[in-house]
Amino acid sequence: MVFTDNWRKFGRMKCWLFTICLALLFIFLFSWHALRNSECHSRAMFSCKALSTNNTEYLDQCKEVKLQRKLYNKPETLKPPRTDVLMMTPWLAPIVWDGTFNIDILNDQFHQRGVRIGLTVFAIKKYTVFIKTFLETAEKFFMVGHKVNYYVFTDRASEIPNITLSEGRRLVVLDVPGCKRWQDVTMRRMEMIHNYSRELFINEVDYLVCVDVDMRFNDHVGVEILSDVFGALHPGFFGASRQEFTYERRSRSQACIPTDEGDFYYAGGYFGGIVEEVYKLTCHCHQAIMIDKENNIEAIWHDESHLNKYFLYHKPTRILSPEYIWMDDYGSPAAVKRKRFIGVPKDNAQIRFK
Ligand code: UD2
Repeated sequence: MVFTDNWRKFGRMKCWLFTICLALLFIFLFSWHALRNSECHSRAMFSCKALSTNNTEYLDQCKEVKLQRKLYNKPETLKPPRTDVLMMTPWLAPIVWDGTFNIDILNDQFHQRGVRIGLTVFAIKKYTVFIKTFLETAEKFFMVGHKVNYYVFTDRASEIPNITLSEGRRLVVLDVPGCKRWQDVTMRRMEMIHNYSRELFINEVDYLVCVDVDMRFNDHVGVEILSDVFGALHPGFFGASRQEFTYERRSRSQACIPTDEGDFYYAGGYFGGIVEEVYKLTCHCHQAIMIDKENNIEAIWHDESHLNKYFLYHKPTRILSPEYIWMDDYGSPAAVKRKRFIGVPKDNAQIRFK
């Protein structure tokens, strides 16, 4: 009796052991199959990619991937590159100072996009004397290695020198009428850039940089300046208070900014962005100038006053430090480590016309 009971128990145990072994074997086989499948899948993906291109193309791709490897110092979250200057506006637009960017990274990004840049400059009447130095120094320092079109607006095309340009760079002389007063020349730049943005620039370039002609490039000015819409801090006011800014204060003018408003004082001689944004900016400023004209008022600093008003309500997406527009009258403050674009001294009484 006892013997048969034990034998039955032993039989049940065997049964259980057999079931457990079967289950383990099943789990093992299932996992192995799943693992094999996933390996095959990734191998298949890899070989599909390799097979879809011919061998040389595939090798070229590999070489390209190798070329993209870049070695540079890691950005340090707790060690900002500059602590002596403001590097970011409250609306999160970067302010470009020396030491705050890595030009190799930026050049890679802009080369990948094959970006084309237009530099607009006006040389009306006697201001043609500045164009040679302007162009020659731009060839040395402005957007070196990128595609550049120089757009020179002039009423004296015969006085524009034919200088030798590097590969990928072009000089386009645009014949435009002169104006009765020098103030009209500086203000009418808005109207002309606006018109040519629609008719020409939009088909030829991605970004526009609009500057004064009585200037020379003195150091690197590259793609670090490019953004949707940008302006430059005027060298005379980057440490000044709102009250000291020479904004237009008369409420009758479209350019008026009250003393309790304003971020920075921007230079009239340096703005830019993608063509669409420059089109909007110049359209707005030109219309404001026209309304002032109808109301018999001219803003204190002409186009510069209107530009400042525009930037107050349409914030720039990047701001250039005064390194990008300097005048020697302002000395050599410690914050300005490089003077990239400098005013050429001029005798206003001699060069300007009434
Ligand atoms: C400041 C601004 C300028 C403009 C002006 C308004 C800077 C560096 N400059 O310069 O952009 O806002 O104030 O008053 O921020 N031009 C001619 N022919 C002329 C007169 C002017 O071609 O007869 C062109 C030329 O490109 C010149 C620009 O207009 O660079 C501005 O004129 P400016 O340089 O005489 O004005 P300025 O120095 O007062």
